[in-house]
Amino acid sequence: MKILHVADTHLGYSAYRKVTEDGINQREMDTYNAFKQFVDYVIKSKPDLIIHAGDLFDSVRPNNRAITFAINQLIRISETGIPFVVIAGNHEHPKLKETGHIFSIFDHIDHVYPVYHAKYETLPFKINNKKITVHAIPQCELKTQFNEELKKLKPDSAADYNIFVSHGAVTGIKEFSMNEFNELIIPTKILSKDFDYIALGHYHRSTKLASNAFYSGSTEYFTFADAPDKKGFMKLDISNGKLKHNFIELENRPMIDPKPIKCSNLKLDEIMKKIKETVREIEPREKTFRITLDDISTHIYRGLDFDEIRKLSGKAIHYEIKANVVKDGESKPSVTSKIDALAHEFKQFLESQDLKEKETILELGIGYIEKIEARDEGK
Ligand SMILES: [Mn+2]
Repeated sequence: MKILHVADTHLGYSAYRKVTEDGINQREMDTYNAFKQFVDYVIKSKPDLIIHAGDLFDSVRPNNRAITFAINQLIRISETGIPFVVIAGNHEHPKLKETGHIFSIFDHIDHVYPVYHAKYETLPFKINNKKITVHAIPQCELKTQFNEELKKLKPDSAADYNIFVSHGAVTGIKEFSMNEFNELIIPTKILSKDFDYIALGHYHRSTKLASNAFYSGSTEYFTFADAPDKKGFMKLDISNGKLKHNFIELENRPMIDPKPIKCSNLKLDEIMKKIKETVREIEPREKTFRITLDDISTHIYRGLDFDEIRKLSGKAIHYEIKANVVKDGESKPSVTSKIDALAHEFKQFLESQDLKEKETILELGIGYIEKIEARDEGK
């Protein structure tokens, strides 16, 4: 039984100012290209089953280009006759039921099984004379609701193979949180041996959680936290109770985040020299990169030759300079991860408040904080 497990494709995502010749955001196109590579692989390798573990789209209301692209690619998959199960993730799940779910556009595509009704669903398939049951728990509005659905989860004893798919942060291991306000928590005890495979989505780094449980990771780079990762999807082969797993790497536009330049004992011209060396080593053409300056004082930072850096980086898709500034006269950095802390603090503050539309306020507030962060980083 050959299965492909993909997740967090975030179609419709866009970032930075760079546009293509047709005026479309370059990073949006890159995200489509990554998913298209996956579909090309499906057509070439002809697996028995495909599982998408959520966040197919980047948002609740993707733009028309993203919708058209997704439909065209899902039709390409549909034409192979291979079942494609896709569950809703937190990014595409509406906050209000009235909004309606974008996944309803897939309801009538043959061999495509969208799961987005905020409840546990089982999908039985007969493949190569074997019964394979996919147990899917998609994104829910409330954590309590999700926990209720998790309680119902039960392997099908009549099936030859049981696959569980869900989207959320596995508990106990802080690292698997994306720090998103509507993310759901999957308790470690769910990672049961009773399933032949557990396909998870949400955490963007491809990760093995147990011998039978994996995050496939995202198909693209979305933040500089992703920079050290490889991006792709999982290829599984299950036969006679044995699971073989392989990570299939995609060809993505490089995102480079070299080690910070320690500036504490350096003069302005020495720092500029190091920056120039680093940029040259990166070979910025068509790449996305970030230069981090640690322990730099505000007056030295203001003295940097930004025009020179811009000239050297001109062929990049995007670059940013992250300065962890030490205020003149202080020894401790004062700016490092200030924005993260602010979002976190805001979330905690709201949790303690007795408000009706907490989630909406949280979403708006975090949106503003992210905007300011992007503006500051773009300096
Ligand atoms: Mn997610």
